[in-house]
Amino acid sequence: MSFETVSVIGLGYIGLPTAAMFASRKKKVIGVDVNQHAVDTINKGQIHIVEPELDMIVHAAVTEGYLKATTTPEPADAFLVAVPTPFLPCQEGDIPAPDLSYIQAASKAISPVLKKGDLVILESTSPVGATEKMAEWLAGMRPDLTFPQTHGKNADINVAHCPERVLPGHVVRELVENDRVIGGMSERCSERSVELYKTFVEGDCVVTNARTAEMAKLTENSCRDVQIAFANELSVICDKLDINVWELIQLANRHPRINILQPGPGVGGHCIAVDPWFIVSKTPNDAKIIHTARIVNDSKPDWVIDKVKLAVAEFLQSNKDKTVADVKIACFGLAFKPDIDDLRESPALEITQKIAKMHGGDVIAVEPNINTLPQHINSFKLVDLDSAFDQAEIKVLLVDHREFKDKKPIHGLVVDTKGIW
Ligand code: SAJ
Repeated sequence: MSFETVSVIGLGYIGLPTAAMFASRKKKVIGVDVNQHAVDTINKGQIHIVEPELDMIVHAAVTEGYLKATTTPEPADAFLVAVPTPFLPCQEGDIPAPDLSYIQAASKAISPVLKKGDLVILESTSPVGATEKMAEWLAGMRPDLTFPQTHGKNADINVAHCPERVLPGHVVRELVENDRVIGGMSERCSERSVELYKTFVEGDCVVTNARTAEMAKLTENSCRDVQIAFANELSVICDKLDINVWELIQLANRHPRINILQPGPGVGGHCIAVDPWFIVSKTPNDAKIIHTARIVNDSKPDWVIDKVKLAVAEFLQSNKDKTVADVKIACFGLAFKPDIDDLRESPALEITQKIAKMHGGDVIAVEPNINTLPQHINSFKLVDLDSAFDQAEIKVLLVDHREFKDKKPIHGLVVDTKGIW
């Protein structure tokens, strides 16, 4: 049986591009989201997130009638769940546990419209066991249907985990070109999932089971986190030893088997700073390196703030007629990485907010990828690049956006967390 209609639950950074890709291959796509504003925007052929090329694809898909968005699920042949999997709030120093409530809510929402032969795929990055949990929730809500945990290949509903692996900023290309890990709860579930993804995926669809697929995704992001932690630790060591870490890394990377990543103000985003905890919380006594990497990367923003405090002290030392109130600090970049507008879990934003709270003078920020600050942020002002260069006594480079690479400050003290100035 082929897939005529595909439903994507959660129209965010992953769900919307995925829905658009199916629609661009002339599948009838029903996108579902609880956010009415997102639904309305998409139905106008526009997008509520920033991702290169996506606006054109969504516009074409909606105009040609292949994509529509709604807040209530409708029957479809396949359901792809792409909802957030954050972690639950916890005390500082505790190991955060994953919050599966969005997956549970999505399961509840689609359960009334499920029918025999449907395929349900969990795309959200999830702790090991989450796909089985989702299948259990669905089975509990639909006792009239059979599921793979009890009926294997003969189940009415097939269930799989196929984690997304695309890089923000390159989503449209990577969705098509990247290999895909397909973790079915039975061989039949995997076969059906491969058939679905082959609608637009040109990379290989590599089959495994659901638990291994879950762990594969967590492993990829934890591996990157550990590597960035190594670079961040080196930057702290080099600072103590008066060595330029950027030059050091360049030299070491000339070794044919060494490839050190770049240090920075910390690790942000909703993936690499979150997913390793899903491994640590399951196996706290064994995930030692993964846990330490999280601590190293999470402590980097405070290290940067200490550097800013030192710069303020240095300025006042050589300008005896000035007080703290006369020192203006400009932070360059608020997004969690270069050339995007995404402020979620951004160390640059965290650092700027903390500086604004602790500093007795003005704090301003430059973020070329946004026009206004989110409403809840009012402790500092957004200004343009030239004004920040002119006005600030201390310049803190937090994100290596292309606009900052092209232009360097000629006066004032600089704290450069990305080594571009
Ligand atoms: N960062 C550094 N130094 C580096 C590279 C990155 O400090 O050398 C920082 C960035 O500034 C940022 C954070 O790490 O704050 C994460 O950025 P990223 O570009 O490494 O990754 P994400 O979060 O945008 O996307 C990752 C990707 N995973 C891997 O590369 C293994 C992507 O493929 C995943 O699909 C995505 O997570 C996800 O959704 O899980």
